[in-house]
Amino acid sequence: MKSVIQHLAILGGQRAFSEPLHVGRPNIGNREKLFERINDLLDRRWLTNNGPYVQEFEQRIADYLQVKNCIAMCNATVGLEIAARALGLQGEVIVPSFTFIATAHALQWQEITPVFCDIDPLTHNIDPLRVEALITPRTTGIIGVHLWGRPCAIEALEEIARRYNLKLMFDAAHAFGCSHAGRMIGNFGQVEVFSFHATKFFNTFEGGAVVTNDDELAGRIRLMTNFGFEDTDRVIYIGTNGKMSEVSAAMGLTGLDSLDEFIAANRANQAAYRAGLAGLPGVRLLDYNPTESNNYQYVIVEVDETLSGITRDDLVDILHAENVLARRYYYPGCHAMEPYVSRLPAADIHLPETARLTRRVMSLPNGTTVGAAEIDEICALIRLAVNHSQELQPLLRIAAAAPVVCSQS
Ligand code: T4K
Repeated sequence: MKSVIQHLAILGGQRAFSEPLHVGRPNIGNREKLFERINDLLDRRWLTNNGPYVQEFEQRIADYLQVKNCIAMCNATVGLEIAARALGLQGEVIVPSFTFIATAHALQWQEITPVFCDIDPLTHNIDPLRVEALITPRTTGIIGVHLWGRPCAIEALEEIARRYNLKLMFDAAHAFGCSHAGRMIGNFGQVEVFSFHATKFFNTFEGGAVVTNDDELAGRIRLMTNFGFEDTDRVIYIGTNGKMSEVSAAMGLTGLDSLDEFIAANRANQAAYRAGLAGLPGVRLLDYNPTESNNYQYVIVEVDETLSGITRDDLVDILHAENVLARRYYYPGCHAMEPYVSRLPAADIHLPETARLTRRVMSLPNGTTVGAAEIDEICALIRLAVNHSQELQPLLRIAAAAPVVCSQS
C-alpha cells in the first residue's frame, strides 16, 4: 500500500494495479448453467422473436417485482423510446439533466423536447420543487430517473403529474432490485424502464425491460416492440424492433439465479469503501436507505474541493494512473452535450446544482470482480491524495505539463 506521494503512479511510481479496475465490470453468474442454456437454445433453433427463454425471463422479472406486465427489450434506450411513444408523450417532457444521455436522447429521437430540471443536491435526483416552474402548455409528461438506484421523489412527482394531467414514467435503468416504501421499483408511474446492459449489476449482455401494471399500455408496448404486428400479416401501429434475443434471456435467467450473490458482493464492497473513506474531509460516499432493498451497484463519491484540497478531476487522474478507472458519471450533464447545448448554451445558470455536482462526482469500481483488498488499496490512494493535497498540487501541475511514463508493477 502506498504511503508517500512520490510513489504515486501519476508522479512516476509503479501502478498499484497491473490490470485495470473498471466501473461496470460485468457480473457473470454460473457459466455452466449459461452454456447449458445456450446449448438448449441452439438445439431448439429458436434464437429470437418471443422465444421460450424470453417468456420465462419476463415471467421471472414480473414475479420478482410483483408487477403485472414485463416486456423484455433489446436495451433500455429503445425501451424508453417505446414507452414514451406508447404513453403518447409529445411536445415537451421534463427530465433531469444529471443522468445518462440516453434519457434525453430517447425523447429527442422522437422529436420530443427534453426540458431539463435541476436536481436536489442531497439525493442527486430531480427536484420536484423545481418541476412546476418548467410546465408549459406543451408539456405532456415527466420522466424521473432513479439515479444510482436511489428512488426519486415518487409521491411528489405523482402529485404534480396528477394536478397538471401529465404522464409520469421512470427511467429505472439503475434501479433493478431496489424498493421504495416497501414496493419494488417497477410499480410506480405509468411505466418504468430497466437496463440490463453489461455494466449493470445484473445483465443480459445488452438488454432491458419495460414494466407496467397497466394491461392496455403493456399490450401497446408489446406490439410496438415487434413492428406493430398484432398477428401475422396484420400491423396496427407504427412499431420498431425492440425485441430481446434468446441468448440475452439465457444470460438474464442465469444472472437471476445469482442475484442475491451479486447484491451481497456489492453491499460488502460499499461497507469496505465506507470504512476506508471514513472521516476523510471533503469526500462523501453516497449512502443507501437501509430499510429498503437495493442493488448497491453504484459507489458514488462526491468531492468537495474546498474541504479535500483536491479536485474530483485530479483524483480521477491519480486513480487512472494507478489503473483504477474511476468514471465521472455524469459529466458534463445532458444539457451540456449536443444537440441540447447549442439550443441553450447558458443552461448551467438554470441548473446550478447539476452543474456543481457534475464537477464533484466520481464513480468507483464495484461488483464481484473487486473485493476488500482492492478497495483498501483504492481508499488508501484517495486518503494519500487528500491528506497530502497541498504538497501534491504543484507536483500534479508539473506532471500534467510533462507526463511521466509510469512503470508496470
Ligand atoms: N438511462 C440511464 C440512467 C442509464 O444509465 C442508461 C445506461 C440508460 C438509460 C440506457 O441503457 P441501455 O440502453 O444502455 O440499456 C455505460 C453503459 O453503456 C450504459 O448502458 C450505462 N447506462 C452507462 C451508465 O454506462 P459508458 O459509455 O460509460 O460505457 P463504457 O463502454 O465506457 O463502459 C463502462 C465501463 O465498463 C468501462 O470501464 C469498461 C467496462 N466494461 C464495459 C463493457 C461494455 C466491461 O468491463 N465490460 C463490458 O462488457 O456507458
